[in-house]
Amino acid sequence: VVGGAVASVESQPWMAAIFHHDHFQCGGSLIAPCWVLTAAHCFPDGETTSTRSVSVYLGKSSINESNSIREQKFIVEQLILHQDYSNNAGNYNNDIALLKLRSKDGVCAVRSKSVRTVCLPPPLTMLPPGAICSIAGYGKTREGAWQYSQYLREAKVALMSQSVCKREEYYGNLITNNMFCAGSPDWKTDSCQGDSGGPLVCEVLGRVFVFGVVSWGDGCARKNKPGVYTRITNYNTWISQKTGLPAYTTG
Ligand code: 4AZ
Repeated sequence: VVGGAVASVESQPWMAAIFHHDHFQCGGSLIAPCWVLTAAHCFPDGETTSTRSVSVYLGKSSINESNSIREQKFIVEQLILHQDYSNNAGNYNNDIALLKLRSKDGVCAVRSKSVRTVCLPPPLTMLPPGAICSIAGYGKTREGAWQYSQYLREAKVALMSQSVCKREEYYGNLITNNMFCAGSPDWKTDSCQGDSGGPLVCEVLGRVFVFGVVSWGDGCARKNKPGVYTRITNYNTWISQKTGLPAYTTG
């Protein structure tokens, strides 16, 4: 995350850290005790990715240090990538995936101050352009950084209209209806490499909903190049078909 500030995981308790072969790979969001929502492009080997090579941590404030009191670590039982995910046009269309966590004695994530689920917003809903939402992740804090952030960071971004983001000087026709853009008016705040798969959340009537998954962008915090997010409210049916969860959840 470029801009924003270090955040304790207690302020983003649905935040998941996804590791592949013990290397940090992507962020994710806990949407039910056994289900993490993330981006399909986090798994470049697609469905052939061995679930044994993937681990998921919840309650993690730092990717390099562990706090065994707060953290919960899981093996992945199932990796589900969207069947229509494609990067053929270079725009990560349908960039959404689900990880099913392996339960122990029927229990996956246990709710605590540092671990809790985030709500799924109702189908096809969206807040208006200009609404302020939050992004969170362990990704780079500037575009040219050599390393990811040591600590979880969060920042506020404003939702952007589809018509603005489809302008030629923005992303033109790379933006599909399965995506939306968000950024800051001064172009100083953005998601960045390593934040992929993580949440864009908006608070409505005191509840926090995951409206977006960090997907792509041209660099980080560049003028007229906002972050692009998977539009989760286009996928309620897909999520409930794959997980058995209700189409939307209110925590
Ligand atoms: C990336 O490489 C990436 N500024 C993620 C988000 C953005 C750009 C790149 C958005 O994972």
